[in-house]
Amino acid sequence: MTDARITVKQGDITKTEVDAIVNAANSSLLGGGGVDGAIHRAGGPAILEECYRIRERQGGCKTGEAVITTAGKLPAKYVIHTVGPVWNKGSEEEKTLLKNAYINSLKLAMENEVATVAFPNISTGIYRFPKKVAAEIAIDAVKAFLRKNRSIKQVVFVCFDQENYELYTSMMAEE
Ligand code: AR6
Repeated sequence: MTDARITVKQGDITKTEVDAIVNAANSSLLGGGGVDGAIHRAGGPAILEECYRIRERQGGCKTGEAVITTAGKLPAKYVIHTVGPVWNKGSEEEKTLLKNAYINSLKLAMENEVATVAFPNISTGIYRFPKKVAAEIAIDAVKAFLRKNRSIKQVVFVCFDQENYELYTSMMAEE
C-alpha cells in the first residue's frame, strides 16, 4: 500500500527543508566521509560540539541506535545521527540492524515532536550494503512505522546517487 506521507527526492540532504535530517554516522559520532562529512561541513561546528557532549554522557552511539543534536546552520532544526551496519555477509542481524536504524531514528523524531524527516540511504555508501536490499528494508520499516504512528507527517528519502533514486522511485510506484 502506498503512503502519501512518503516522498522520494534526488539531491543533497543538507539542503532539505524539513524539521530533522538523518545522518548516516558511525559509532564514534566524530564525523567521517560521505553524507556524515557533508552534514558536518554544511552545518558547522555546533553539531560536533553536541556530539562530543553525547559521547561524554553515553560513549557514542551503537549500531542501529540514534541520537539527536542541533542542525547548526542547516535549514533543518535537528540532525538525528544513526549508525547503520557494515555489510559483511548479509546476515539477518545486519538486516535487522539497518531496520533498527530507521525505526530508532523515527522514534527519536517523534519524541522531539518532529513532523517532517529526511533520510539518506543509510549504509549504502562506505558501509557497502547492496542498494536494493537496503531500499527494501528502509521502505518497509518506514511504512510500518507510519502505519502505527500518525504524528510524523512527512518522510522524505533523499537519494544522492542515480541508482538509489531509480530504485526508490520504482519501488514506491510498484506498491
Ligand atoms: N546527501 C544525501 N545523501 C548523500 C550525500 C548527501 N550530501 N552524500 C552521500 N550520500 P555514506 P554509510 C549518500 O557512505 O554507507 C561515513 O564516513 C551516498 O550516496 O555516507 O552509512 C560515516 O562516518 C549513499 O547512498 O554512509 C561512517 O563511517 C548514502 O549517502 C560511514 O561513512 C550513505 O553513504 C557510514 O557509511
